[in-house]
Amino acid sequence: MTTVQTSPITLPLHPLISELADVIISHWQTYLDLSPYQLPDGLGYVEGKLEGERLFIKNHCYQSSEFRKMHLELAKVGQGLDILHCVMFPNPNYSLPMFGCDIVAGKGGISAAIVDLSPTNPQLTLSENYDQALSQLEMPSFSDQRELPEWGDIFSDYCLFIRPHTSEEEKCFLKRVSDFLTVHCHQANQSQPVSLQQRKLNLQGQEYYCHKQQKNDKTRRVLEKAFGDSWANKYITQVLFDIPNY
Ligand code: BLA
Repeated sequence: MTTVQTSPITLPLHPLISELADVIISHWQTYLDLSPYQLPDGLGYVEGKLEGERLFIKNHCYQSSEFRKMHLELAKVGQGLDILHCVMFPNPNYSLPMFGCDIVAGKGGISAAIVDLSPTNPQLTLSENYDQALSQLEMPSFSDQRELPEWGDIFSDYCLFIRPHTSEEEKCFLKRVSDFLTVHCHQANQSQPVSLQQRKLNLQGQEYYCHKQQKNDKTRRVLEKAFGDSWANKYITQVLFDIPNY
């Protein structure tokens, strides 16, 4: 197995993944005051190789006053698997949900497209502001809704988890993610810092979310296969779903 950190190349990815990456970055640039976020050990661009399959990972990572870390990851495993992964971790001084999005595109098309604004409070409910804004969005219908895995109690009632079958459904998914991001950025810009006690609860909520996401064996298996068990564990716990200790 080899891992190298070199300058990023543009990865040729599934078109929905490239379009969604543009939508995410442009929302961040339009609505938030971004500064770079340094990932540990130069993990911005990573290349791995095992059993002849090459895996490329390109990370984009920022922070702002309301978000401690905004992470967009684009990955390509061999010729058969393209992945988009995105999480916005709120600054715990603000009571905000976690934005999360994942797209997995295989040889037979996209098998999983998921987006959510996940609660971070002990009751696992969204605030009234979010609930109101999200309930007013247009909700397209999708022909193939997927069932959440057993660790998926972290997701809100607004979570969308589908297997898109047409370009129309792909477009509707893109629109839904874009709407979620617009709501989220507006809410974040209007939010006020909270008490120390509430901050502690916000951190606990993020910790719970990360612990649950770390239980996704499908993500772990892909990374273990390309990079080995210990690298995969480090990547999952320090880059994908790190638990802030501050
Ligand atoms: C599923 N995630 C998957 C699958 C793979 C990955 C291969 C299986 C596809 C399928 O069931 O059709 C792989 N995802 C990855 C890898 C990375 C990644 C390798 O992000 C990163 C390098 N996952 C997230 C986030 C969410 C998420 C932020 O990272 C949600 C907000 C959800 N992914 C998620 C869920 C499944 C999934 C719910 C289905 C799991 C299952 O059905 O068991």
